[in-house]
This record gives sequence, C-alpha cells and structure tokens, in this order.
Amino acid sequence: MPLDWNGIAHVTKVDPAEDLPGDLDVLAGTDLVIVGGSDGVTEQNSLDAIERIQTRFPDLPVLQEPYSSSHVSSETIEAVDYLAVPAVYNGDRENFVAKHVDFFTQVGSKPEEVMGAGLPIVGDLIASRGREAIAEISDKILGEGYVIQNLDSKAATVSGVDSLYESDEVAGAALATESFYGFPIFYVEYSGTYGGPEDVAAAARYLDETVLLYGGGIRTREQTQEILDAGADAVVVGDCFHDDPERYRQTIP
Ligand code: 1GP
Repeated sequence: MPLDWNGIAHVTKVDPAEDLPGDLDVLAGTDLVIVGGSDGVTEQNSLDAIERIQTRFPDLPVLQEPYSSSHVSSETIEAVDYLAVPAVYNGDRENFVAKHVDFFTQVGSKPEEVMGAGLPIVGDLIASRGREAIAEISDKILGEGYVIQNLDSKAATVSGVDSLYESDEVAGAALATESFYGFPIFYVEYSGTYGGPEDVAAAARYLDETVLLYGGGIRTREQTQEILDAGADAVVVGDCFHDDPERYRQTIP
C-alpha cells in the first residue's frame, strides 16, 4: 500500500549508530521516523532502533534509509513500513545507479546475500513463492531523488558529492524526479547545516505527485515553518533529536 503523506509535515531521522534519548516520549508529535545514518550503521543497530521506536509508538510509520545492503536483513524488512533508498543526483555513479542495480540484482537472484547470512525467512519466501515474493519486497522500496548541498557533511563524503547544485539545478533535479525517474520522494539534504528556503522553493515549483522533503540543521519551529512555507511537504530533523531532545520538541509544528 502506498505511504499516505497527508498529514506528514515533521519527520525525525534517527541515526541508529548514535544514542537515542533515554525518554522516547519526545517523539510524540512527529509524523514519521526514518532510521538511517552515514557512519557506523549496521543491520543490528538499525533493527534495535526500529524495534525501540515501534515498541513505544506502534502506529508511527517507520522507514529505513540504508546506504548499504549490509544494513538490511529479513528482520528489518519485516519490521519497517518502507525502505527509502537515495539516488544522489550530485553524487558519484555508485550512489546514483550502481548500488541500486546491485541491490535489485541480489534481491532477484541472491536474496540471502542482500539480507545477510541468517536469512531463512526471505530466502525461503522467495524460494517458495518466486516473483510474487520479490514483488512484495520491491513494493516496500521507495526511491528518493536526493541532492546533497553540504560538502562538509558525512552524507556528501559517502555519496561522492564534490560539488553543489545551483538552485536552478535543484529545480531541474526535482523536475526529473517527478517527470522522468518517477521517484515518489525528492529530498533536499543540507545535513548538519540550515540551508534556508531557496532550494526548496525552486524544487517545489515542479513537484505535484512527488513528496518534497528538506533536512538539515533545523533547530527551531520558525525554521520548520519557513521550510514548509517554501513548499516542502515535510521537514526532516536529525541531529537535534539526538543532541538536544528538549530543543527538538520545538521543531515540531
Ligand atoms: C540528515 O536531513 C537529515 O540526513 C537531518 O539533518 O541532522 O542536520 O537535522 P540534521
């Protein structure tokens, strides 16, 4: 079933390699959680974070955003609502196309390698139900057209980003996302720094069906509002959730 983005304006990105706040009640009011990071992420710490969140908030949708198939297992696929997989327009070839073809190659032919060694559930499922089971996994995967606009971020380093887009190029990437690639999500990523509304406004002009997410440096309600007013469907808040949970509460509209 497609994810219903109506009513989703605030997204929390939980880095499974970092400590979670002791009291997860701070998540009350966020509309969706993305579990993913750019350093030290494993299948096990991803699963731990997913399960902790789901135990406390069973109705909160959870997406896993892996940057490597080593973060994914039969358990994580079973647990999450969706997998969001970035295709980084201003990254290297590995991060726009190669990783994805490799991932789907393994989903189709060697599921046990995609999902890790202890993968009887998905392996058996595919062995017994063939293409239907592969289609079920594929249905959980959402492509994200991604532009990374902070060269100092770990996300830029791991994605091979060495130059930033001008706003008209961000707009072009947004247009391509909806009208050419057909990804359901376009993500303007300023990870670690607040980039302001300019890129969001440029992208929003071309997006109708595709959801527009902005993440990076949001620490106040005013910043959240500025990004939403510029045309984003939702803001994504990451660092602030881990570093300053009280302040994080203020980013929720
Ligand atoms: C990171 O876009 C998210 O992938 C959120 O950014 O950590 O700067 O809030 P921050």
